[in-house]
Amino acid sequence: MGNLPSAADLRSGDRRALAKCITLVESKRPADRNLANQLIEDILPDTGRSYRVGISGVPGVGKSTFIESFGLHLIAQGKKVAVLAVDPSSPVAGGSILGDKTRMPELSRTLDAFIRPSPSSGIMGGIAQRTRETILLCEAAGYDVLLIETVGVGQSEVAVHGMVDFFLMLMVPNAGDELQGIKRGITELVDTIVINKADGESLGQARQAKAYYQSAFNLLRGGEEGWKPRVMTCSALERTNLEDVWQMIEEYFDWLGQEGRLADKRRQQNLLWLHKLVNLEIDQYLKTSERLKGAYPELETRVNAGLMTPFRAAREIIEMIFPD
Ligand SMILES: Nc1nc2c(ncn2[C@@H]2O[C@H](COP(=O)(O)OP(=O)(O)OP(=O)(O)O)[C@@H](O)[C@H]2O)c(=O)[nH]1
Ligand SMILES: [Mg+2]
Repeated sequence: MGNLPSAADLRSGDRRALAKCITLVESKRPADRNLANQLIEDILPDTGRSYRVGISGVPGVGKSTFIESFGLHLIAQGKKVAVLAVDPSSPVAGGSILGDKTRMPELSRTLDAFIRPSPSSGIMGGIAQRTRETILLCEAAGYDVLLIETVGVGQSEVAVHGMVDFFLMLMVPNAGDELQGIKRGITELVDTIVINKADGESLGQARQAKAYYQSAFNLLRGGEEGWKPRVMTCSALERTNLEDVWQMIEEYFDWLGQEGRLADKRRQQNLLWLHKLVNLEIDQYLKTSERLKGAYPELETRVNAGLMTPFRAAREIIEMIFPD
């Protein structure tokens, strides 16, 4: 990569510098990795001060519209907003998130917004590999609120949950259908459910859905200590109730800031990150190491052909990595 931006360029708030830095941390070239690691070390003191907000929901729920409206609402209050996407890149998931910026026409033209489409890293393993580093880069570049979008398909939600402070789930007003989907896993993951499209003829349904979800939360998480997830309604299209949603998020961060909760949460997430990084580095080493490049696909082929057990193949790979 030519003309590598420095930590100082990043701090100056230059959006092009930020984009270049993100490209660097997403690069799989070993030489770039070293530079990226150095850059992250350099900027670490400037990180950690933003609101990291995850936004999820099934395709069509209105994530892009919500982020456009909500982002503009925050910018009108003087905030700088960065939008990142964690794309499971899975053929079954369908619908690409942030594939284009056309769904956020106003936001993408605003100087106080930075929108980063999801990396096109292909199948599997594309999940949020470097989103954590990207979060840190955005913080060093002075963004106050980070909106991290993902589609509602399990794996990527868990990944995003592990890197944000607050997790917002968008839902549509059909309580009857949606209630089926409110599995215990989801209620444990989210800090709020916001029922979008609470406008026009759906207004009544949205209110009903709100009552349903709130009672589901009370039922499933009523006895727990800590933050009590709240259910709200809004219309991303008509831009109503957005301030209420923001007030709730602020309230959450006030709560999180007390009794060392934020530090605790980030410490736990750092441990998770450490484990992920080790796995990721080993995985990339397997694919790029001159010594192993040929051996790995060879073993895959043999396992695939039923000529070798996965256990045996895994053993061989580990012995190749650690010859002693
Ligand atoms: N009535 C109404 N329609 C909305 C609202 N928000 C979004 N929509 C519409 O719902 C459709 C889907 O909205 P998107 O914002 O693209 O939804 P998404 O969740 O980003 O969808 P994917 O990117 O496919 O996952 C669009 O036609 C929007 O105009 C809302 O608050 N009210
Ligand atoms: Mg979208």
